[in-house]
Amino acid sequence: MSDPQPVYLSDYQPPAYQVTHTELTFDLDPAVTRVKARLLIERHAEAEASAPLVLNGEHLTLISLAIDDTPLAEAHYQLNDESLRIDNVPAAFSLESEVEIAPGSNTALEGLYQSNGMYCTQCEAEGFRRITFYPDRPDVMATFKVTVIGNATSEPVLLANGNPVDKGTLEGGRHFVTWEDPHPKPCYLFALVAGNLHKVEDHFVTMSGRDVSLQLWVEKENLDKTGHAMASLKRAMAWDEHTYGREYDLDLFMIVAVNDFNMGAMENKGLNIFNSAAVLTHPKTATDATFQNVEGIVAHEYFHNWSGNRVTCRDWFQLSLKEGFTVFRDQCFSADTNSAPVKRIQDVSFFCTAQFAEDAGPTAHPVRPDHFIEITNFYTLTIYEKGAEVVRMLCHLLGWEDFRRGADLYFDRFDGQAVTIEDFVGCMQEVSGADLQQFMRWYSQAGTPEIDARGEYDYVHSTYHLTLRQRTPVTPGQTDKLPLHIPVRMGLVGTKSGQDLALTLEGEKLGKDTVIHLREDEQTFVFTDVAEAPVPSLLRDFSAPVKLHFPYSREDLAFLLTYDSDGFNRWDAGQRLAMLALDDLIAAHRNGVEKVMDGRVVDAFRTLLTGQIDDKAVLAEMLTLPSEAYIAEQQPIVDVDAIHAAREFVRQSLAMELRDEFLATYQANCSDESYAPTPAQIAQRSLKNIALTYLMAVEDEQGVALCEAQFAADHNMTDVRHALTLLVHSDRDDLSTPALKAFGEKWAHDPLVMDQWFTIQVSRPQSDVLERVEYLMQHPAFSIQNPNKVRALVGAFAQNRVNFHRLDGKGYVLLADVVIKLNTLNPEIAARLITPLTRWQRFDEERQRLMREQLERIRKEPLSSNVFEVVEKALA
Ligand code: B3K
Ligand code: ZN
Repeated sequence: MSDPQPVYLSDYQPPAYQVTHTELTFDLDPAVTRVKARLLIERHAEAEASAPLVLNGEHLTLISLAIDDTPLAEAHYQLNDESLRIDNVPAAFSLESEVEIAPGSNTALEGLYQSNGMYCTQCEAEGFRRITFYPDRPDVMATFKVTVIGNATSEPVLLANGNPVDKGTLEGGRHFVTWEDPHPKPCYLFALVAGNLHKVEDHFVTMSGRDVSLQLWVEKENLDKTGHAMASLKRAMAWDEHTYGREYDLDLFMIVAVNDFNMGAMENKGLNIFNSAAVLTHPKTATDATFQNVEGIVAHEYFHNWSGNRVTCRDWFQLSLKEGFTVFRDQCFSADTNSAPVKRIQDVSFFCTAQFAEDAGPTAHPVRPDHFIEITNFYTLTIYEKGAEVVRMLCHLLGWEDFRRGADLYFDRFDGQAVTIEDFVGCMQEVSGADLQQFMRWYSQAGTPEIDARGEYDYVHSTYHLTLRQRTPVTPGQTDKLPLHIPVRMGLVGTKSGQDLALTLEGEKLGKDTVIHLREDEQTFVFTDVAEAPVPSLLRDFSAPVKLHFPYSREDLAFLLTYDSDGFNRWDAGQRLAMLALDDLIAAHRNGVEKVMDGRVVDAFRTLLTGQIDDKAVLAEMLTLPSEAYIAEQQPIVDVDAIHAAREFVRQSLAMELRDEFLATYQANCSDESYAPTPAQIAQRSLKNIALTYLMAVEDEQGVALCEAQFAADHNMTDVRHALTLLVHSDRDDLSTPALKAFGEKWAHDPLVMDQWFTIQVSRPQSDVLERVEYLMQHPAFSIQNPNKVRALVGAFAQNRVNFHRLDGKGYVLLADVVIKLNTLNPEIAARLITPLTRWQRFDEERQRLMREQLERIRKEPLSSNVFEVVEKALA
């Protein structure tokens, strides 16, 4: 068999045939589901009359085929594993087909499959071709009418997109429901759900006064876990009305929770399907982080109704058109609903860890890739998160008002169409008059730009010279990088006054906080009338997705930590200060020199703990040390053990030096208020729990007692999980074993809580973790076919840096074994799971050799195109 080949953006051709209307009938059965399709098809005005009709189709058994109800003999079409080709078709006709599929044995979770006996679908990006023969591409948009036939007892509920228009009973205990979706849509937004589901109902009155019924469908035992998702949905609907002026466009909006799902959720028109982990919450089973995550994902999928569904992508290279924009929209929604600075800190800290790593590795690609083998591999942090940063920059470049006018124009002009990133940016350019030509490079150039900044204060002339130099590192397939248009938000903080100074640049007064535009390789900005020597505060609020280097002294950073008017940069200064100390300690560890704690970090933390930061959630973030993964991103060669040792040393030193402050903080933030996921309560719990982390760092009796008491009090999952993690990650088996056992027994019936139980124990630093993973893979609550379980156990293990990167290479072998198994069961998940192995260049020679060895072992298998693409890139 030949290797899978890439498709190229430059080869895009409009479809020769459009489907204007699609009628489907599903006769459900796990082993043999019959799918009848009737497609109304028209040849494109500009297509040749001789153009063949080519439909995608995979894993389908063709039963019959007809054109305008006249059966087609085998000689009139050509069929292979991937497509169906019919020559000499009329300019307009109907195509009738009948196929059989087997949802019960579909472990890839793409197309129609079963989860816990329930039927559900996942069609984005190219799953619809596993359901019926169809032009499976987003620029073919049709109205749909769908009839679902199922068993009245096992599938009492039969759902599809749009509005129900008919239902009835049939012979043999069967029944049917017919659904109509009046909005033309690409087939990737098609959805069907059938099973024994129960609903929670609410409603929402739109800004034009329409009453929309909202339904959340779950298995019976989860009915009490739906309240937060429903409330989040209503908040999101209201937010999109007053922020973007967009209202919902059907009479019914449904969300369904399923246990087996490759991603978080899917925005199918009117029928969003969610991974149960991304929708179900209860104070006793879900943490604050999950509550916030659910709110964000519910909003994200809802926002897609406009940014993605009403206006969709012309082809999959444009994926970030809908994903980057929609992530930006959900980030703003969460910022408006919760603590805006904390939302930004959390997003950026994740971005600088995970997206920077992707951009620096062998799978780096631009926000708009120009080729791919398997589109499923491109649902990445670059497409989603960097894409969102690019939209955020656009918004800041234009200002909110012009950005909003650009969004209005985009939604109105392209409603019901499948468009490109140029169409989106074009609207922004048209309404604002801004020249966005250079800005477009953000979409085509991969890699994280780095800015080397230097500043000099001239006392004699009261000027400040700020020089910025940009470079974007070489990435696979892209050696020549052009300068980008980088907006740098900044201020100059006076060292005497501690205040932002008034900024004058080339005679123009710019206020105290401004954006300067870096467009050349190197530019010097000369600020005049600078009354006192300043410390520059650069890239405020992370105004561009770049790495900024400035030779800050520790004194500068301690100063910014206290005086910067930008909350985000205060946090960033703290992280930079901690990083300088960590760098020293990593070097000391490597050289076998005694480690000494930097007193300036201790002082900075003491100031934080005893100072006046009002936002407790921000304070909790500032007291959190950079993660091992984040530290690793800053090192040229990752020294796993030195990073772990250095970070532990800082944690313990702070814990010892500031024990009384942490204790006071803990005690001041305990509360027995009944649980609510409100910003105020979440902030208080985060602060209390970070204090407990430090108290437990040295495992003194009082810290241990507080931790055990918090676990036993069983107040809410946030507190219980935090305490359990600290107990399980301690060196004392007498703390870890009983707590794990009690928790595991108590929650054995709840798969989402058991996922947390898996993750907590395989994230511990102790050296028994690999054996635990092997043992837990045999646990009755584990299943390799369930993506949540694989992520909770194997995925979490691969994030455990000291244990995954064991020098005997067994961590890598374990991961490769699971990848090989999943390669045939679920290629999408298999390909994602390889990621940590693809980062081999970042490690020492011995680890490089061991990691490559496993990649090569995987490469020898007969591979799915998903795994093939990732492994090829990693070994290139
Ligand atoms: N659009 C979906 C992605 C699902 C693709 C899975 N292969 C989720 C989202 O971004 O909203
Ligand atoms: Zn999305």
